[in-house]
Amino acid sequence: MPANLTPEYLAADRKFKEATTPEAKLAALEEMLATIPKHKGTEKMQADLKRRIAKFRTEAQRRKGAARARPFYHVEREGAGQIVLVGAPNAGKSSLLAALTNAQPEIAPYPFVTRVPQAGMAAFEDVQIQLVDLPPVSPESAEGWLYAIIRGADGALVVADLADGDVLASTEQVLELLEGANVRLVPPDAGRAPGAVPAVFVAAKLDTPGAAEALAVFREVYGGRLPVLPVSAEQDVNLAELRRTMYEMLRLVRVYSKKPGKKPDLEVPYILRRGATVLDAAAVVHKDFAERLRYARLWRKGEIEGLMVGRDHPLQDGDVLELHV
Ligand SMILES: Nc1nc2c(ncn2[C@@H]2O[C@H](COP(=O)(O)OP(=O)(O)O)[C@@H](O)[C@H]2O)c(=O)[nH]1
Ligand SMILES: [Mg+2]
Repeated sequence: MPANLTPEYLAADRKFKEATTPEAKLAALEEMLATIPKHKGTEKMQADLKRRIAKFRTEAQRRKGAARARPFYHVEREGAGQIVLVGAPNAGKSSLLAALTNAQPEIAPYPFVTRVPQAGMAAFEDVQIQLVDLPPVSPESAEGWLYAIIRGADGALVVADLADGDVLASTEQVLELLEGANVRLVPPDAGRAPGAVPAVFVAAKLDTPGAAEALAVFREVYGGRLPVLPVSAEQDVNLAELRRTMYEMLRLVRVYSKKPGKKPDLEVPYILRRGATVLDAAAVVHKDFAERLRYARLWRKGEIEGLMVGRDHPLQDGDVLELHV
């Protein structure tokens, strides 16, 4: 990135990354073009912005016709995986998006504030996970696209409101609506059944009076279905654990690469599915490496120091690999 980008430009760039509809992406791109410093060093960026504006204009126009008939939202995947916030109106979903990412959703003490999906990136250590805030699951929000997004996600945080005197009834209704829409929630450690969405209950607003008692009752009733993680978005309770839970839901491994004779590059991990092998890692490091790979050396903290391994060797989170082609 060339220097001298203005705060206005960077804010618009952030808006672009968080936008989930072509209309919002287009607006952000137009703002980026308006605020980018106009000099020789940014000419390529300006041209690129114009090209992308043209693309999103046609896309937005194309959707206008379709949108009148039936609104549909699709949230483009970014980062290591997509996790959705699901729950009754007012449960605290948008507050969690705001607490875990740099997105700035509207938060209010009344229901149905969130009408369209909004995404942000939540970091767990060196991994970026996309978190998507959604309109509430309720009998009033019968949009098919809402459930389509949940079914297509890599994981779901089912937010239950500990400040809601009727939290059991609200949760029951959410679960019934999800089931009716063919959303099948499974505990994250249940293995990857096709069509099932790994999920946990996030018991929100732990800081409110009576929350501890409500949590005990909630655990009693629902603890057998999915893991329950109590949090407070407002008081930052258990949010670090929630980030880790999100990462674990995705069932990934991080692998770092190392060139022979050099120190490992620990800046940016390669992200693979759990169960991936040395060969899978080679394929993501370089497209030719999978074919040309002869062997690899493996470092695993406190365990393995430069062990020579073959293509089928399974990888673990945090492994360092030196690929020999
Ligand atoms: N005390 C407390 N209030 C919260 C917390 N999280 C959300 N709220 C409040 O609950 C209301 C609904 O929150 P919001 O995030 O908009 O819920 P959503 O409708 O599920 O997106 C707002 O008044 C928030 O300020 C929390 O951790 N503690
Ligand atoms: Mg909301």
